[in-house]
Amino acid sequence: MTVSNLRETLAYRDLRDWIAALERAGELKRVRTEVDPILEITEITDRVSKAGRAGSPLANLPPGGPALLFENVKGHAGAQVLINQFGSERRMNIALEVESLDEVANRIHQFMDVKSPQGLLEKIKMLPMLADLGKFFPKSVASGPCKEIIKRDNFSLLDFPVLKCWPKDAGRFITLPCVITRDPKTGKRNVGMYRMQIYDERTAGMHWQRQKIGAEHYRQAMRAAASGNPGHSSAAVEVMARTSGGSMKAEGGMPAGKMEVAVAIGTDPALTFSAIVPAPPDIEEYLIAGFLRQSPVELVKCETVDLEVPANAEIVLEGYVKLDELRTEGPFGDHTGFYSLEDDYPVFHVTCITHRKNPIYATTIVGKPPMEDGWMGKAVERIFLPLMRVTIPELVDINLPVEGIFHNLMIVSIRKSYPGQARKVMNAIWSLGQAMFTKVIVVVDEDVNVQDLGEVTLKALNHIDPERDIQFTLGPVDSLDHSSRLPNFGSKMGIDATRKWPAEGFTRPWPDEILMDEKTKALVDKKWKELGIG
Ligand SMILES: Cc1cc2nc3c(=O)[nH]c(=O)nc-3n(C[C@H](O)[C@H](O)[C@H](O)COP(=O)(O)O)c2cc1C
Ligand SMILES: [Mn+2]
Repeated sequence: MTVSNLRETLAYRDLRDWIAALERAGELKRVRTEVDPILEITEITDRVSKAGRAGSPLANLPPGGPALLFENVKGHAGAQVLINQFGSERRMNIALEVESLDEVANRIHQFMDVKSPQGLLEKIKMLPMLADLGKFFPKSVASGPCKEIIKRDNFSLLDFPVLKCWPKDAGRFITLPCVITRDPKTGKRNVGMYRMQIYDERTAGMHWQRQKIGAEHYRQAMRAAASGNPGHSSAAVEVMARTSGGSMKAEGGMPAGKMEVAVAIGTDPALTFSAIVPAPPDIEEYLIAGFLRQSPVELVKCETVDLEVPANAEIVLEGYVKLDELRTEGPFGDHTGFYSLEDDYPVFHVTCITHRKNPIYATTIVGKPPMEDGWMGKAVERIFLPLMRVTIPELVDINLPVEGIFHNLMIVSIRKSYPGQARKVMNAIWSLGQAMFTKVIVVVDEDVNVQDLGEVTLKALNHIDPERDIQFTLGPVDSLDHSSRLPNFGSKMGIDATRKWPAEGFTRPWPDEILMDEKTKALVDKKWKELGIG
């Protein structure tokens, strides 16, 4: 069955429409046996995530196994938990309604490829594309399913079947939340996925790392709050705002005040996916989701805060973070395969919860790869390649192996045309949005298939003189890096594994790669059966 056959409407209306599509595709397993959200769902899901690998007891299943819908969750009668919805290449394709992720990349490419039309015919040819553009912008609607139940009091975060994922986790964590904030200055909205540790009925941690847009909005809110306070000089306000955010306490004290935040859990897949996409800060994720689903995201106003949320969400949490309050968050078993250690983060205070009747709680687990997030990361890799080529036109292909957990290892192939170009490419990557976190970059020539780790190992290591070909640099590193000299700051390494040129000072002869000639290959092809080898 092809992906287009699975589609009933053009875009998935909501999580339920998407679950139905997964079921039609044979990609969903309903689990009716009682399971505990404390650790047990993780153990089950972890086994499923490792399916299809050599040595896995589920080696006969396709990689990533099925999505799981737990319908009998201990302590939460009637609740349902969806997990592993994005956990395979096929499900990622179905989520974005494509046969292959290259289709999304090609659509982006088409939009970037626009040149000024020459003559009427070319103008007419552009019309469908312009009409398409109109579909991407979010649309305000008066109400939606997320308002079926509105709880202004008498609500509790503990009502939801939130997982405790790993034994040493500090508690239960909401792991797949779309966190919505607004830039106090520009009014632009952001949707980012930042995990939330549940502290009690009405508060949770807000784990936006300091380089993320939620944290930047928080700093903007501090600027706004402090600049109205005569006790703070404008210079002091700047120091305070710049040094704070994410896990970092402001130097010079934090101003009183709050910033409104809303959280949507369980939306249509394009929207959930858009929350993890490392898009430039000025592009609203609502627009990205509209582009991906080719239909506008419908938004409704919150009840108690001035923010808009997806009308189709299963669960919406409304509330605020205080500008002068941080609390210990973590430890949490993270996608590095290790626990991320405890640190201070802002606290989310819930003011209202709205949800659908019998809401389906969507979640994920992270841990030792491969996990569900690995497939989401691979989708980002494919979709971003054409965008990376805007600033790095020589880029041929890129591979972020899942065990490299996205920020540790990036392998890129380039079409090299001038001396030192591999180092130029490394620096370009280290200055490109969240790719700044990349700890190790390996640059190879275009003849190396970066998706074949065996070939990369063979050629890259043959081609380097380590002392000559390694470039070290210092800069921001991922908050999850536990080995860097300081939190968020450390070193990175680039390996220039391209063939070295005389123009780069390499004057020794470069040997040819061993390849059999076509004539002999054809001869053996013809004889192969007769040889009786198999
Ligand atoms: C399952 C999952 C959990 C994540 N948890 C966090 C998190 O707790 N904190 C964080 O800063 N980023 C987290 N991320 C990564 C961000 O969602 C990602 O960097 C995103 O691009 C941030 O959006 P922004 O650029 O709008 O801030 C997570 C990603 C995934 C897939
Ligand atoms: Mn963003």
